[in-house]
Amino acid sequence: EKQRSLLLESTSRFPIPPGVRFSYGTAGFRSDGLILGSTVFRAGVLAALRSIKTGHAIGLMITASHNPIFDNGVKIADPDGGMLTQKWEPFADALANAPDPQHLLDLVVQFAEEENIPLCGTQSAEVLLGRDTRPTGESLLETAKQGINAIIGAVAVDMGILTTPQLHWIVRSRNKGTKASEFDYYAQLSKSFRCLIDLIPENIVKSEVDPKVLVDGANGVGGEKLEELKKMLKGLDIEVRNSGKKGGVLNDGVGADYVQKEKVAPSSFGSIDMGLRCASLDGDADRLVYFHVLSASDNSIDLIDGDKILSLFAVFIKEQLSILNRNENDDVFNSLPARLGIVQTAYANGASTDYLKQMGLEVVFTPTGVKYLHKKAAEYDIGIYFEANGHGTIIFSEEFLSLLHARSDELSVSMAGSERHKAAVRLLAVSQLINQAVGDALSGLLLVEAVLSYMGWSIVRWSQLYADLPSRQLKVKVADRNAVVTANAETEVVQPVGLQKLIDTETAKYPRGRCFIRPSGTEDIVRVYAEASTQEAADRLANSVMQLVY
Ligand code: NG1
Ligand code: ZN
Repeated sequence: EKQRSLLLESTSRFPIPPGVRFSYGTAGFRSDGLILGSTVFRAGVLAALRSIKTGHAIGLMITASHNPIFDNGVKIADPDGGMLTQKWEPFADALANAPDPQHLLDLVVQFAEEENIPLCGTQSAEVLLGRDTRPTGESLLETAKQGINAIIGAVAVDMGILTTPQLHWIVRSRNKGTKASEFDYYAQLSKSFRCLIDLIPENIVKSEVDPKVLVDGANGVGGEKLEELKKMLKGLDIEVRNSGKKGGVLNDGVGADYVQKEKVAPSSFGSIDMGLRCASLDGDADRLVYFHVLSASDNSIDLIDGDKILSLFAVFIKEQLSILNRNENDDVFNSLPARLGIVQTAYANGASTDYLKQMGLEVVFTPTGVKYLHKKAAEYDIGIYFEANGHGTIIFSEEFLSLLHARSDELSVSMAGSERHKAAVRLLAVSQLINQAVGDALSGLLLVEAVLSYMGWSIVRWSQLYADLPSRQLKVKVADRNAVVTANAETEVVQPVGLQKLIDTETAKYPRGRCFIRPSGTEDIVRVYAEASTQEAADRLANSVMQLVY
């Protein structure tokens, strides 16, 4: 009874804006930050219920990632640090759109019953809250707290300003019972980075590798946090630009999304940086791309996107596995077979997929959205996934990690200092450095830097792993984007019937042509992607398929 009146009373303080429908998409809820109050309050309620249900800490992040500064959003992190289970998404939608407090209460009571969530007031729940640097973040975080507090027994812990992956990492660590503060995050990253650097083979020609990396912080939280991390790093010279402190606007002409989509240098980068290794984070630091400036006149760049970061990681991991399993005719030879899986989406450049397959790697595809990629990657001993836009990570299965630990201990006794031992230690260091909860630009950056040093590769050498096929992405505004239904990891249109045939006919006209359309999960549009052997051909293919969509 007390719970009912508390929920009714608290909900009534955050009425929903008229005429807006909220939907929990691949990016959580997102919209103009000023109309998100009711949604964030309700996400707080949801997070508290999720914590009671799972018996673990849950994360709630206030961010709109790479979107403009006045947008905002809210996302829930599950106990393992991953995205909210898909099973709860319909409930999230229903909660966000309940027209009044009574409807909301009815929904909560009904759902709690179905899911066996006790609401008797004796249960406990913990929700960890984080936000990025947006102006509406602070008040939305307060609103989320009120939503959490509307469930009796739930405790809200304000972790302050964080990158999205930091919050996910903290939730994961807390639930695993390992050290879980923001400081612990920096400590673990810098320690494992150091370990990888210390194990660089002496015969590597280091002359080619510039110790300096220039980083575009998107005028967001990432730059600020990278400055913190930097204080604990040795052997790497990081220069952060667009840290947001010099008046630049979040995601405005800066950031990984801008750099990847526009293929130009972000503001405060230019011809003086030609030849230098540059990286760009997005507004909440869960995406990372690299680039180097090509031309003094037009800010054009050579973009090194998520596909190429993925390829670099895949080459490195594969090499370590093969060193680990190399039989040097020693007595203790025991191989540790590992299933290594590479996960991409249809947006992956065709040249990257060809390259990875040529390397003998197993490549699989899922629909767009981290939740699909992550889940697929988790089926392997080591799964590496990336979206072309720079979001991705490497995940290790618990079973494989414990075998690897055991193997490393064994080797440290019988073959300490051998290449096989070093390979085991390197793989363990990667598992500590890379954020296994979710894609993380800061940990990704350190791993890229460590691998480039290990390989002795300049950014140009890295870029030459393969040449991207020219591509074009277009957005089409349509009356109802959900009229387009796809199958086969979004590579095939099944509705409207007959459309795929027309796309195929168009695509067949172009050498190396590939084209697909899909409804966006975050914007009210249909996206068209086309690839072909020349830029002109890719543009023409995208345009003619766009005509078919109207
Ligand atoms: P949609 O709008 O569904 O295409 C975009 C990105 C995804 C993912 C989500 C979440 C592209 C083509 N799509 O999704 O990769 O990052 O946003 O932020 O980049
Ligand atoms: Zn982001």
